[in-house]
Amino acid sequence: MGTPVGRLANFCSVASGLIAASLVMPIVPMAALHAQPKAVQRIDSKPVADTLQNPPVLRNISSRAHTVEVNIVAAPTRISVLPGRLTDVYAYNGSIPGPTLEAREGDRVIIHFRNDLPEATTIHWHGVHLPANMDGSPFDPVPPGGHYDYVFTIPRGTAGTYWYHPHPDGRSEYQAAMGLFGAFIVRAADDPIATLPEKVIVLSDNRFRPDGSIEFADSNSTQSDVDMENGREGNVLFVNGKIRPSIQIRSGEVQRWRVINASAARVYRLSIPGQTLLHVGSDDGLFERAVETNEILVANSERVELVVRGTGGPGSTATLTDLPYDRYMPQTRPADWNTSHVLLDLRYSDQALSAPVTLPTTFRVVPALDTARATVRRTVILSQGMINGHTMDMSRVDMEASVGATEIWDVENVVGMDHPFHLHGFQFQVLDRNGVPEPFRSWKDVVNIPKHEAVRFIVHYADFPGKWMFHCHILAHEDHGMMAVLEVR
Ligand SMILES: [Cu+2]
Repeated sequence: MGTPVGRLANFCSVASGLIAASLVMPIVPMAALHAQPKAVQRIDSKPVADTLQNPPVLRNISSRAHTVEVNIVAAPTRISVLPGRLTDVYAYNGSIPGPTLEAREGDRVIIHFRNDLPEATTIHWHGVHLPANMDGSPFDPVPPGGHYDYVFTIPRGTAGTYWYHPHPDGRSEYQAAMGLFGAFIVRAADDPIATLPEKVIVLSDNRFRPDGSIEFADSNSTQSDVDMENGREGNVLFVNGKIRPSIQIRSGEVQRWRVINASAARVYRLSIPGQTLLHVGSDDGLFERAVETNEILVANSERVELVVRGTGGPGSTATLTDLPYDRYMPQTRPADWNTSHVLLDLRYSDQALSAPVTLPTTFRVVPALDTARATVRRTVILSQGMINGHTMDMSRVDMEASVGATEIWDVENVVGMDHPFHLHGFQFQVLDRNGVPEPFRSWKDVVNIPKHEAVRFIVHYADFPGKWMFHCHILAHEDHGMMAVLEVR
């Protein structure tokens, strides 16, 4: 773990070098930047017979009403990640993804966490509104061999698709790459589409050495510079820890897919070619109404809820495909960025569904935060590796706010690559992107800010004073200090 100064120097030398390179001349030959490191083995994503399984659900050990009590252990283990090989990983309760935490609105959630890793870690309950000392932020590390009880109550009206992952100082990318991430689903008693068959789809990517071990770039290598700039991407794409599994569907069937981008840096542009998608929810729950679309962008740490209608014929096959998306600076754009990837196959059974499925026209009410009540307007400038010109300093408070306040944040990305922006603890509503009003209202906790664009959102600090992180969710950027502290008093 570097000191803040070390991190600053390290990141800035790469970032400024690459930014300067775009203005003057490449510091690294383009061919070298585009070369795949030798250790990385290309693995074709051939269709396999595996049918997609939802990750196992954590066992509730409490017999009390409205209480979910679970045990989670983070530990090194050796499991099969690639077919026919064993890989040394970190895992929550021995599986990748970790088991899904399921709770209902209003539940008291108690997580007994034990850290059996050889290094400090935390668990961040990404997107959940909870007390600051339960957020698993870098302020509350759990040492090796230590334990921590995370205890919080799920607020009403916040049913949605969340996830959990490590958030220790400077080590999030490494620990996530080693296998630490899992889904966290909050259900509502009045969920209008609860009867639909549900698929939890956790997207991740990784890369490996020929012996099956997880590959990390050697420090001072060109790949290390590229990983610092782009964030670490892998050439093997996983859905719930499997390579190109399949989902069975019947013609006329309607399924609910909860998609989580657990990748450290990869952005997915999802499409089922030949079919349209119904986008029904984002990070923190359902919209008021469905939005029909051909494709949807899911930046890292974002979630989407989709309703997939089986419009294909019996016996046919469709694919969930990741279309090309250019989030990169030209200097470090991967040579193969412009290719599509099949994430999973959608296989139609031979029989069609007999009765048609009707969806509600309204899913839930999403009350608007009132811009007239905003008393503070903030500007947050994202440059390469920095927020408002600084890198992270745990001893510094970058912004102060009051409990009960409503604020409008204007987050501006002034550089030539995308940065997905995450605020801890408080869900927000996007008002506009580059001045264009958001076409529908939703609760979010992360929003992608494309290169040279700006997003405004409104947020209300209902309760929970304390220090809250806000940061870029490209984990390499976060680890190297593209993070700051909001103190709510
Ligand atoms: Cu970033």
